[in-house]
Amino acid sequence: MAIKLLVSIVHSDDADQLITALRDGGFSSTKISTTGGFLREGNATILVGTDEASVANVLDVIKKNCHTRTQYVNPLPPVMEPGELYMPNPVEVQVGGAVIFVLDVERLIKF
Ligand code: 2BA
Repeated sequence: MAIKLLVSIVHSDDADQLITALRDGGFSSTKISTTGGFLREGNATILVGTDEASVANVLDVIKKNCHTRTQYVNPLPPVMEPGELYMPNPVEVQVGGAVIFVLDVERLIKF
């Protein structure tokens, strides 16, 4: 049976609930504290290794436990001339619920 690795980037506030739901569903997981390159805010990356047949179940658990959020980010101010006034205009971005990469695993080894 082929093994897959799901690399899921989720909001930090959803991570613990997601890990608990995965465990209740019989799935092992690893949480890594990460930072998004755009917002430069903490998020969480959850690794789940599982057989191919269970990928849909894992995706379902992730979908049920991760929520989309609206956040606002201030663009970097432009280069200003002396006396010019910069009025920040926050930009709205939709974050998550989850960004998921599904990878093929060559081997899973446990010692
Ligand atoms: P961040 O990089 O902090 O991005 C947060 C949200 O900002 C993104 O949400 C997206 O809505 C927006 N965003 C990102 N880059 C943008 C850009 N160049 N211009 C305008 N808006 C932009 P999501 O797409 O849901 O991504 C959530 C987090 O998932 C990201 O946090 C990042 O940590 C990760 N991620 C998303 N796509 C990725 C990818 N292709 N490779 C690696 N990590 C990714």
